[in-house]
Amino acid sequence: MSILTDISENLQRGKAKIVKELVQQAIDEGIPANQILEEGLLGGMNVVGEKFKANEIFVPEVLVAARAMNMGTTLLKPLLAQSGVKATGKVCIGTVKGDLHDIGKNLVRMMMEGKGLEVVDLGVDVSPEQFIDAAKNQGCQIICCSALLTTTMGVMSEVVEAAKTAGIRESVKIMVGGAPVTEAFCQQVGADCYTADAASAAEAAVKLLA
Ligand code: B1M
Repeated sequence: MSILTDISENLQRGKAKIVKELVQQAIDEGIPANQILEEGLLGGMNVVGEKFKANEIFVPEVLVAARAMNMGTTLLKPLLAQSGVKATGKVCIGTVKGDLHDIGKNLVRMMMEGKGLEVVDLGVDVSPEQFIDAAKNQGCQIICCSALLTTTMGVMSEVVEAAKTAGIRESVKIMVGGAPVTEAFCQQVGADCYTADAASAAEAAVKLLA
């Protein structure tokens, strides 16, 4: 069994300590960090998602898998974040109100930090008002919204409207992403930028700030 399959299977079983050890071993063997992330960790998390959907596993199992995923990504962080480009700029990021999924949001934060951006992490369950407060009071040039639920992605539209009401829409860019979000949805709610994955989000943020 390849080490990446091993990482995927142990993540599915929620074996956080073993996942951490295997990720370190994979790094030591010279496997590129993005391959460990995509084929090992995210590969495992996709299987977890499918089983969750099919009611073969439930919230507690998904939570332990998520914990294992976070242990693995913590080790990958310095490697994923390595980048020659140093940008300057400040963004705030959060998972929208009603939504507690934070693994994708954390990856986006990590990639943006790797591009030299200062990132204010507002956490999960973030209201439109909290996004606007951060942009206004902490001088963030970009608001980044993540959503994983079809029931919460609509909050992104409220963020855009709240920025207009607060009179900051012209001075702040709004980026959206997360599994159910699409380019069409981004345009529909009047946000500035949609990207499908964390690495593209970081690249897009740098371009928006240029
Ligand atoms: Co949840 N969950 N969950 N869950 N969960 C999903 C999302 C689901 C698709 C599972 C399924 O049914 N197959 C489903 C949503 C269905 C829908 O809305 N259509 C679902 C559900 C229903 C629920 C609950 C309602 C279940 C319940 O309680 N009955 C509940 C909701 C709780 C809440 O939020 N209020 C719930 C709870 C949970 C846990 C707490 C158990 C746990 C979250 C733990 C945590 O995050 N700390 C959890 C998990 C782990 C999942 C799955 C299995 C994995 C999500 C994940 O982390 N993926 C998920 C199924 C799946 O996605 N396969 C599922 C890995 C992550 C890296 O991907 O976040 O998509 P993702 O990020 C990607 C891109 O989307 C992008 O970058 C990343 C990759 O590079 N991206 C951005 C993300 N944000 C971005 C922002 C950007 C740009 C790109 O710009 C700003």
